[in-house]
Amino acid sequence: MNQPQLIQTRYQDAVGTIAFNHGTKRNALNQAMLAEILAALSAFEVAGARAIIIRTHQKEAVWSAGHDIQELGKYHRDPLDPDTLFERTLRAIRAFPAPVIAMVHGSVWGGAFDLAISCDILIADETATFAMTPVNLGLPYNTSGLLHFLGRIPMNLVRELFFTAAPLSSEDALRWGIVNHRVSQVDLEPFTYRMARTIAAKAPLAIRAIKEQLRIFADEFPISAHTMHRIQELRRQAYESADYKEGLAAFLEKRPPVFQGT
Ligand code: YXS
Repeated sequence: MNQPQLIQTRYQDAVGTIAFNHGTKRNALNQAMLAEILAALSAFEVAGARAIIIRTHQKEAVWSAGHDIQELGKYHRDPLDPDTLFERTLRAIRAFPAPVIAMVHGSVWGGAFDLAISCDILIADETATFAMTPVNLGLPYNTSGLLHFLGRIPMNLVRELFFTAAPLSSEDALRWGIVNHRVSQVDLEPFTYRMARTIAAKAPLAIRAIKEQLRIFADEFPISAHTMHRIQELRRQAYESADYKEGLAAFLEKRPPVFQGT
């Protein structure tokens, strides 16, 4: 594996660590970083890792600012097309044959929130906040992503997260069941690695079988072709709208967007 630039990796006691290391861009998930994460997951699978921790390299105010907005829609008409590196990374985390733990210090935005809840376990400290932001851009989140949230929290809370795009405090994230544990900043790293080592000492084939069954129950939601077509049409109308173009432009011009509903 080429020496990664935008993440740091470490492998010790059968625990693999993937640490975001692109603070200047607030660890925004661009193509290069996503490719490095995917390569690290493949290498850890070959090495037989029994637990993975996804974290930031330094303690930064922002865990990850989510999808790199400047790359949205650059490679696919649908910004959340299943073939995007972003969606492939989420699937790789959810299908990894050992538990993946998100260790969160700082704020989590948009697609990074989906990545964090795509991990099997989420441990946060008191600085953590979580915001689901597609409506700030006019981006119609996708079905698989909504299922990730519905697999975690009740429908009314998913609606509030997506309709308000408001950051959730770590207290509320604990109360809503989004995080497994809320610990102090000083405890975050030792607590997380202690859990990872506990998992790494258990029977890996049993864990692999249990994790894959839970993934299937969460992700394999029966839906008719007609319903899928109707969803795609609603999403196409949004990601081809003037509003979506306005949302992207407003972010890049560092101003609030003005949405016209067209
Ligand atoms: O101006 P420079 O070159 O220094 O770059 C700035 C920002 O443009 C850049 N940056 C990003 N670039 C691309 N994509 C991003 N998501 C992104 N976020 C930040 O990083 C440099 C420093 O940013 P700055 O000055 O704003 O830092 P700050 O500390 O004042 O504020 C940190 C944030 C995270 C509060 C702020 O950067 C922010 O609000 N970022 C956008 C968060 C967001 O809306 N993320 C959602 C992305 S879209 C996504 O994930 C999904 C597809 S969805 O839309 O469905 O949620």
